[in-house]
Order: sequence, then structure tokens, then C-alpha cells
Amino acid sequence: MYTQAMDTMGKEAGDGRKNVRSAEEMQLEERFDAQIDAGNFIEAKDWMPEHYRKTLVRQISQHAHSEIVGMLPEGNWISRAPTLKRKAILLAKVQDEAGHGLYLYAAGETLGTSRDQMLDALHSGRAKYSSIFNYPTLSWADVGAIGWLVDGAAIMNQVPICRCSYAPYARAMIRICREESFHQRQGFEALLTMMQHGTDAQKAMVQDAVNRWWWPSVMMFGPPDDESPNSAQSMRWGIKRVSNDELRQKFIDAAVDQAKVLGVTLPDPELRWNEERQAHDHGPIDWSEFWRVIAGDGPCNRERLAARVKAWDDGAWVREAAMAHASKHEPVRDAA
Ligand code: FAQ
Repeated sequence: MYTQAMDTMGKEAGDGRKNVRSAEEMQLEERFDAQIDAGNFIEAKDWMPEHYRKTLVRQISQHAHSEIVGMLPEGNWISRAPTLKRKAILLAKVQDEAGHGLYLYAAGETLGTSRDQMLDALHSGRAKYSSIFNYPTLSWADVGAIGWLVDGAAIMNQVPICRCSYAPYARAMIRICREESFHQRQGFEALLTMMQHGTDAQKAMVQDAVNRWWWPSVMMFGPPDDESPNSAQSMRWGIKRVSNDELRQKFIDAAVDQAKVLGVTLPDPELRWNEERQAHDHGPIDWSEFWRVIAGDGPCNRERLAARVKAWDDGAWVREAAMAHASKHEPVRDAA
């Protein structure tokens, strides 16, 4: 049964009884569950349980916010990129993230929420965005580390969302994943160049960046499965296809081999191959840091939110001008 959470949200019947659903509603839910069971996609026009819709609005809007807040740490380095080539690549990447945000806001809008509502939730601090973007970019190597580790983690999480049961989200993710894979490779290549051709100081800068981005990247996948309140329902509904811990493990396994190619050390002395599990064991993750960061107390939370609110306020005149322009081009309606 996919709709237990809906049941608990319950409606009230005329005589005060909770959890009363009409026969028609129950039939619709059964049909919806059957669609999910059959692995079919749900389209915007299809009937869906209210809790399914809300879960998608929550996840898709958080995802969209992550893309546009995620422009800030990297945007910080556009004017200081070491060569014209690196500057052009970084500009294109940051612009891609804006595009991803727009695809995702558009997917969110198909669920009956407006972009203004989603952005208001971000600006007022009610909506979350990825914990990772609350960490600072202190050196040029951080830009490479974001590409390698953060985009690497993002792809690992996002490829299964291309098969998400909600079709508009799945379609948006297909385009996003294609671009993200370039992002990951450009980050890896930037780090490899520094490790193979750089000075000792540049190599040390790469290692320092990896030391600082490793654990926050491992945390990006969300809390452990047994402490993830949304996972069970989202997995049953096919919104999530692979669990937080499974994705984290796949990311760690892939990163270990890539770190060897780069010639960097991952900052986890307990990281070692476990023959029995055919996976790497790793040291304990500091979940208190994760919960602190998502509660608003990371190194850059205030700065990131303030930057987004300022961009929104500064852009007011552009939105007003666009609306004024659009109203001039509205078709004249016949009053009769
Ligand atoms: N940060 O029950 P769960 C990118 C929250 S895009 C902040 O496991 P769920 C591209 C979670 O919302 C990166 N909060 O939740 C890029 C929930 O709180 P709520 C973003 C987190 O939804 C690269 C609570 O903890 N990607 O990087 C985080 O089932 C480079 C309990 O957690 C997506 O958003 C976190 N890391 O699973 C851009 C992918 N983890 O809402 C620029 C889509 C968990 O109940 C540069 N989202 N929380 O108040 C997902 O796959 C899922 O939403 C998870 C969380 C896996 C993130």
C-alpha cells in the first residue's frame, strides 16, 4: 500500500470521523498504486495522492534551489580563474547550473505550485537546499574538487532520478545528467592537470581542497537509511530508486579509484576494501555536522541565503519590466 501517509493526513467527515475517503478517491488511489507497481510514469495531468504531490514539490524545489545556490561557491572564482580556457569552462558550467534550476522549477510548476511560491520558501528559510553549498571555496583547487566530488556525488544521486515515477521530473533529469557528467570530468581534469604538471604548492592546494570537500560530499546523499524519514515512502512511490546509503557506497567506491589516478589521499584512514562486501569500508561520518549545516549553522549558510535574497531584490526591476513588456503584447480581447 503506497498511501498510508495519505491516510494519516485524513479528512474529516461530517460526523467528525477522520480518514474518510470517498469510494471514488479509493478507486483513484488503487489505480495510481497499480500504475506505480507496473513501473509506469505519472504525468502532470494524472490523478495523484496529495502526499505524493507534496513530496515531489519538496524534493524538486529543494533540488532546484540547490542548483541555483550551487552557482555561488563556483561563481566566486569566475573572475580569478587562472586561464581564459578555465574561465570559459567555469562560466559555461555556472550557466548550466542556472539552466538546471530553471528546468527543475518548471517541473515543480507542473505540480500546481508557482515559481514565486518556491522561491519565497527558499528566501524565507523554509525550504532546504543541498548542505554542500554551505562550504566555502578557498582556493582555485576547490573549483576542481567541486567538479570531481560534488558533481560526481550529484550524478550518482541523479542518474536513478531519470527513472523517477513522475515523468516531468524524470525528463528534466535526463538533460541535467548529460551536462553534469561534463561537469564532473572538467573538475577531474583540472585537478589532474595540477597534480601532473603543477608545482608542489599547487599539488598541496589540491590535497587541501580534497581534504575539505571529501566528508561534506559523502554527506550529500542524506542521512543513513535508518534515519531517513522520507526514504521508505519515496522508494515505494518510485520517486527514489536507490537508497541514500547505497548511493553513498557507490560514490565512495568510484572515488577511491579516481583518487589513485589523481595521486591524492582521501582523508579517511579507515577507508579500505572489504573483500566480503565487495565494497569499501569507511570511517564514521560526523552526522552532527550534517544536521547542524542543514539547520542553518554551516560555515556559509547566512552568506548564501543573503546572496540569493539580494539577487532576487536587485532583479525586481527586470521582472517588472518583463511583465510590462508582456502586457503590451497581450492579444486584445474582444469585450463582446
Ligand atoms: N542537504 O529523509 P531524507 C547539485 C534533508 S544538486 C540538505 O533522506 P529525502 C548540482 C531532506 O531534505 C544537489 N538537506 O530526505 C550541482 C529531509 O528534510 P525535509 C542536490 C538534506 O528527500 C553540483 C531530511 O534531510 N540534489 O549538487 C540533504 O528522501 C555542483 C531527511 O532526509 C538533489 O536535491 C542534503 N544533502 O532524500 C550544482 C537531488 N540530505 O525535506 C552546482 C534530489 C537530506 O524532510 C555545483 N534529491 N536532506 O525537511 C534527493 O535525491 C533527495 O531529496 C535527497 C534526500 C537524497 C537529497
